[in-house]
Amino acid sequence: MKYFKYILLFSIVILLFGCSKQESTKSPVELGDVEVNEYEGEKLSSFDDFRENSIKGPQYIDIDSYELVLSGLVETSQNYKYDQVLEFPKYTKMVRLNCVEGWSVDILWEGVLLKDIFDDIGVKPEANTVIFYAHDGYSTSLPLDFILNNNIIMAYKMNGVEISPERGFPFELVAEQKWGYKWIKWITKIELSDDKEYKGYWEQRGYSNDADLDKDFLE
Ligand SMILES: Nc1nc2c(c(=O)[nH]1)N[C@H]1C(S)=C(S)[C@@H](COP(=O)(O)O)O[C@H]1N2
Ligand SMILES: [Mo]
Repeated sequence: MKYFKYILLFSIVILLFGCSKQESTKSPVELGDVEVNEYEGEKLSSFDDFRENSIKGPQYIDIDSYELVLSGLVETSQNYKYDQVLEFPKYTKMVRLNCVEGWSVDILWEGVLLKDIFDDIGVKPEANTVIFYAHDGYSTSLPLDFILNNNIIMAYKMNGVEISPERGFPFELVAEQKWGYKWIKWITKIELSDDKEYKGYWEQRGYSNDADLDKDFLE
């Protein structure tokens, strides 16, 4: 059996190769979500169609230390972690964002209903205004009724993909029917208030507090 040692060596090589192959199939490569570009026959805009015009540029939020604060005229204040927010029922909506600078994007948004969060914490009867604050010092507000009557969502995905840091990760308000400056990005705090006259960043600088798309944004 002068070939025995070759046969043995060959067998070992086959065995090792076989095992290592099996090893690699055990840990599949995770493929990220792919951005969709069409929804119910309508063409969607892409992440790249936004123009970056945020007051302090893109914000990079560390999700491990991130908390979404719910406070003000509520029964119980809450600090939610990112994953806790994502435990609320999920909704999708295709909505156009219109910036006052004259561009717009059609995006398929996925998010949680603000009403569900408000039901969780309990809103006091005096509350009539919702003030949103962001990581870059930006703020804006909307009437509580408007939010409840229009099923307003806070999005964590655009076109099926997690919102990027540039576009507002972890959350952007989908303020449909309102000009882009109501679509606050990088939301860190939501305050229930009775101050109907509250003015956010652009509102203090002369933009209409109603921000209705069918009206002029300059008061
Ligand atoms: N936190 C924060 N959110 C913000 C802004 C901002 O400067 N800071 N800009 C607003 C404006 S004016 C628009 S048009 C939309 C979309 O802006 P983008 O294209 O920079 O994403 O975000 C809104 N949300
Ligand atoms: Mo804007």
